Amino acid sequence: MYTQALNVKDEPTAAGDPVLEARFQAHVDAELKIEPNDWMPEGYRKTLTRQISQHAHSEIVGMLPEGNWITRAPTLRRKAALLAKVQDEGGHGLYLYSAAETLGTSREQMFEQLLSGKAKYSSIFNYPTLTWADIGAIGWLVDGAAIMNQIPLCRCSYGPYARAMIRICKEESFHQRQGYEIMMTLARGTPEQKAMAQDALNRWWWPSVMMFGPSDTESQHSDQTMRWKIKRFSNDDLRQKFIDATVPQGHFIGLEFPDKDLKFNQETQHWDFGEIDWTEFKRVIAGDGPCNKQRMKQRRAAHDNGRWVREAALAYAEKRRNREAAAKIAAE
Ligand code: FAQ
Repeated sequence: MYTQALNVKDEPTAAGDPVLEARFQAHVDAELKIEPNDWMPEGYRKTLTRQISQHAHSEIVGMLPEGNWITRAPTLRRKAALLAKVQDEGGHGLYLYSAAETLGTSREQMFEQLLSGKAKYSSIFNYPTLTWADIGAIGWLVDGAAIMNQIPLCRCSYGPYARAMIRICKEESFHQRQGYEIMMTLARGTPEQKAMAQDALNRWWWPSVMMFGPSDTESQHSDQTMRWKIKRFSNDDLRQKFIDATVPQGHFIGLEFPDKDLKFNQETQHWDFGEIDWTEFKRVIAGDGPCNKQRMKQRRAAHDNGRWVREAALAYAEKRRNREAAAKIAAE
């Protein structure tokens, strides 16, 4: 399906080779996919490894705030749906680590970068889930923001990432709907339930708006990643699309957004919104958000507690390999 025309593995892949770089860019401009064996500029490989691994880390750290509510979901149906959702996030992490590995960094290296605090994960997962309504707000807002950002990634120039995103986006849309349905149920419930939904929206709105990253003027990577067709839209464009899509959904269920400057602009046909607190954003990504320490502690503990499973799986694989090799020799 995708061309291997740039598969020049045996040629030197010197960084900055203008001929190879021009061929690479022409390939990208023609909307053809880049595959793992194709020549690519080192910067492209590095940027993709950074973005895909951060994305994978976000998926698995993102399991923690929701996992917090599995034992306390209000009904069996809600519990089953939440379990399935959290499991989906783990699956997304696995597809994404696999996609990143095709660029030459091992999963162990990526884990090490996460656990040592060197690699980032999405700021949003450093906020606490205080009530059941937060599970609705995460599905509606966080998955909603994730989809807005990730649908264009299905057309990313790097084949393995683009293909992984297709399945991820299908699952994320389901997550978004289950979250919105939780919010709708609460918003139409008792006054206490409606207040709980409103409180969750108040706390999750701005962090969700921040998920799209710094403003276009501050974004370090956007220009280059857009030229390489990794990103298709700027951070601010995606943020605006998210706000435009989400505000009417909130109003439909009778909730108010915690932004006094939120106003539909008849001229631009977009929702104008207030000032984003970039100081808070920077503080959270620098490690000082409400739950950064707790998330990393839980993630490290999960990694340590899972060591015996990894060791057992490796020992079993080796035993099987040896058994198969012995059977092959016996058959000869
Ligand atoms: N949090 O130059 P830019 C999900 C960093 S998955 C933390 O604009 P770029 C599913 C950025 O890395 C959510 N750091 O960067 C789910 C860079 O730092 P670096 C994750 C952030 O890469 C739902 C620096 O700031 N989604 O939610 C953030 O062009 C529910 C400069 O920024 C993805 O990862 C942030 N919010 O654009 C799971 C999607 N924003 O690396 C469980 C793929 C920026 O130089 C439950 N990623 N930074 O040290 C992307 O589209 C991009 O990487 C952006 C950032 C848009 C996140």
